[in-house]
Amino acid sequence: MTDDDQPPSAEDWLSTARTLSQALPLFQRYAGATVVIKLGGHAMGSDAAMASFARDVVLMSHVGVNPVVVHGGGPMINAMLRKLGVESEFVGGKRVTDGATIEVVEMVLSGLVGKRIVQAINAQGGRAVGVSGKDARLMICEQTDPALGFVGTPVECNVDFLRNLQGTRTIPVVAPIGTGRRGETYNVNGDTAAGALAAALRADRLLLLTDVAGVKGDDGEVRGELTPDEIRRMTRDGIISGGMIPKTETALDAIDGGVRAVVILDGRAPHACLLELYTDHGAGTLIRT
Ligand code: X2W
Repeated sequence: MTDDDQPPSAEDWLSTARTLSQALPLFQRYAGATVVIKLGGHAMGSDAAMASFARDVVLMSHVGVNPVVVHGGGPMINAMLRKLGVESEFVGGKRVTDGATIEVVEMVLSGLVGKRIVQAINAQGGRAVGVSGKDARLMICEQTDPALGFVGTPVECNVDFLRNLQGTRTIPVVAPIGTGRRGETYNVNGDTAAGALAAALRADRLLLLTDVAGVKGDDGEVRGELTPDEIRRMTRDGIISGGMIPKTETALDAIDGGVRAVVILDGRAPHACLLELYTDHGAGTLIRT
């Protein structure tokens, strides 16, 4: 707004006031909306980037949005497994999870990663609580495939618990750990967890924050908007492939489950969430029918 050594002028302040005033209809557009934000491990950057993300979440909460943060942490789990000398492999984008691995996954996600996000939100004046799918039986899972070990698929989500938190303006930060009906601990892919919770909440938006700019078309350019039918065709034609497939599958399942729209976007871009919700510029690829 001004040079570092110059105090803001009356004109600068007027410009700030104008920006705030112009934001009113934008804020009204999402007032009362539930927005599920999946923050992937690859999208988590420096402390400064985390602080900026947290600030955007707190701002959303202050203008009436009900944000639910669901996080990943794959790279952080890899680093800890390496330190502990535990081997790990992925099959179809999911980590094969044995008894030793699930202990590390739970410690890293529920402990290190979840609490880092909670701290960052609270440092910006928000009120966040970190929970996993075990807390209040938020995410009851069934085993996804015996070949993957303790990897779970959510089959029941306790959304009343999340709604109670929303009622007190508390921001849930959810680690993708699930509980089985017999008390087992399950490792849930972060995108899958976010999609399941967004569907159970009938969320207005699911934002999948990752480390790519969005879904690319045949010409290699990121598409601003796609329908589920276009996604299915692009997947059949091999235009959508690799690591993007679990994300687009999550998006299609979430829309089938009642989520109004899903956005796949680069979480490393400054103010990615605010750009998406509050400007026409948008960010990433918007998927809706
Ligand atoms: C993931 C959970 C973390 C995750 C894992 O163990 O890495 C499975 O693969 P990102 O950062 O969102 O990739 N779970 C079953 O999803 O992290």
